[in-house]
Amino acid sequence: MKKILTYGTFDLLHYGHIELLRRAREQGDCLIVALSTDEFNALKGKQAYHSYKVRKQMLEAISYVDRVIPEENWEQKPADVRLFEIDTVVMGDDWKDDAHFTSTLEGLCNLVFLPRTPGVSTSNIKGDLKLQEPVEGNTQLPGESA
Ligand code: C2G
Repeated sequence: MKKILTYGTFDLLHYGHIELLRRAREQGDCLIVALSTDEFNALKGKQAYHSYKVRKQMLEAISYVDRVIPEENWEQKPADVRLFEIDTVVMGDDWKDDAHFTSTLEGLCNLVFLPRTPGVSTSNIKGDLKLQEPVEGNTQLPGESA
């Protein structure tokens, strides 16, 4: 059983994320996603729109994803690889020269960096949505109080 591991925030899930997960899963038989917690995102200087709970629920609904675990710090990667007996860590190629992957995981597992899907990113989506007028009328989600 060839086990694949990837890391990320996966906020405002979009087809760039889906394409990464699809290609990562294709590298083996099982894909584990280490999902950045809200606290770790703060360390990364990121404020996700959706909470860890919601982002986890969305990832678990994706057929390519077999398991979601929390990513709580930069240092956990070698332990994750050993604990889950990972063959390959797969990331988008924006991470290909990052020591958090190259030096810490060298010799522990294979590393694959896949081309990012062009034209889409969470920050672009947030920017585009900011340019739109707020939607009139009832925008409350079911179960939300007024
Ligand atoms: N990605 C992609 N194409 C895009 C956008 C993202 O292939 N258009 C990939 C990224 O390269 C990454 C994954 O999708 O491998 C998740 O992206 P983010 O949620 O932005 O994750 P990031 O902030 O890069 O966090 O320890 C590593 C970090 O947790 C990675």
